[in-house]
Amino acid sequence: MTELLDGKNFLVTGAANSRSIAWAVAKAVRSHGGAVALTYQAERLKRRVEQLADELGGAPMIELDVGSDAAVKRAVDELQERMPVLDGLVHSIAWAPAEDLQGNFVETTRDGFAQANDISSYSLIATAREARRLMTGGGAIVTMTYAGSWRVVPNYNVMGPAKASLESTVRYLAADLGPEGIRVNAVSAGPIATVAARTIKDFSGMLELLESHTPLRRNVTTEEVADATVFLLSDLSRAITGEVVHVDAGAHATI
Ligand code: 0WE
Repeated sequence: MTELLDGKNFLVTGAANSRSIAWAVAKAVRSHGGAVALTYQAERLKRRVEQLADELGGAPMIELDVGSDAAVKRAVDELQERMPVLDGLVHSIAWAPAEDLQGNFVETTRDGFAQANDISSYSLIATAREARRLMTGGGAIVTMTYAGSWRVVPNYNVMGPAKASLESTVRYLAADLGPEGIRVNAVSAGPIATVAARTIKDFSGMLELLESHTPLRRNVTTEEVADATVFLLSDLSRAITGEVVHVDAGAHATI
């Protein structure tokens, strides 16, 4: 498509299947000339990601369990052998126990809250800390967030505070890493029927409502989220850091 990312290396996390936002990002990065390495969470999930890596023409695959600092360090050590210099990191990982994504928020458990924050927010700090070692020429970090961080969305529950924590983490990391030429931003995507989202109560009802109420009178696709991510990974956004960009057909302004 363009040569925006020519000669640059990117680590893309969170591509679990062909509907993942991270998968659309990986394809878009490739189409703009960037080289991509993909991560998979564990051996049992490797096969699916292997198919995706093949589709990219044999992208390096790295095991990455963001729940462990030692595992994050090992993953970046392994990445260093294939990509000695890294220009960008895409963080597209979130998880909360299913039982905490429904019912009354006040019933959120201590453990569910801790897990959601650990995997969905702390994981950005852990991966940025290690990836930074390879970003010797500066770089860009982009994570995925959702408007449930700042407005109440029924059933989003414990993920709301976790995404608020993630967005604050973006600003603190931006302040910390800016002097090294590393920018840190988030894309706040409108809801998309990914495999993870499909299991969620009344998700299709939510998509239908948005279709008639967003300024653009539609929902968004993973490709549209990916294009905004490419922008944030590229030099076109060279003066943007600590920002949350809404890619939501305008929903944040009106709904
Ligand atoms: O951040 C998310 C969801 C991430 C997510 C999804 C799951 C499903 C399976 C985190 N943890 C889990 N745990 C599981 O067991 N989104 C932005 C998508 C989403 O999820 C919602 C939404 C939207 C939008 C949940 C309730 C209401 C709206």
